[in-house]
Amino acid sequence: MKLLYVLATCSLAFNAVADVASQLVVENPFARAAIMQQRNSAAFMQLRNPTETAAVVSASSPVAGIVELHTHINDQGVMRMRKISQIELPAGQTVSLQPGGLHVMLLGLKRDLNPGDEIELTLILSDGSEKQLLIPVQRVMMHKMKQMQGHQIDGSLPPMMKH
Ligand SMILES: [Cu+2]
Repeated sequence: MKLLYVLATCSLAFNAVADVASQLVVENPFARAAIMQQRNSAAFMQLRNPTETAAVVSASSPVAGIVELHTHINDQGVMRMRKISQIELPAGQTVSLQPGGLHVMLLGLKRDLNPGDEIELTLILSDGSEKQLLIPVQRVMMHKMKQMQGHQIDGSLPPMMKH
């Protein structure tokens, strides 16, 4: 009887450790500043998964009507956003969500996202666990986005930007 109890406790402890959300490390999260009339914004971050391979399968936020997982694809030289069903989190790797690449799309903004604000974002993971985040709103430099997209289109480094 005592042994059974120990086994049950171990299994509970193991489940807690295996929980993807509690193991997932979120670095440098931010949401792009936008006014409500622009309707859309996006959230970016680095996701480091020290456990077994998992995925972000959906997300939600009180500031947006719909939250989708997106990537950019090169469609005959034009970068286009595509909705994807999940963002893979390979074991032991860091996945970067960044302008011009993978991102969490915030559609139908319910309010302005001003620089300095913080927004709630919940990531739902493939094991059913949820990662609750409070992420800062930042202005995304447009020339920086263009540099990244330029880099992705032809694989070369962008020309130096002059100010
Ligand atoms: Cu998008």
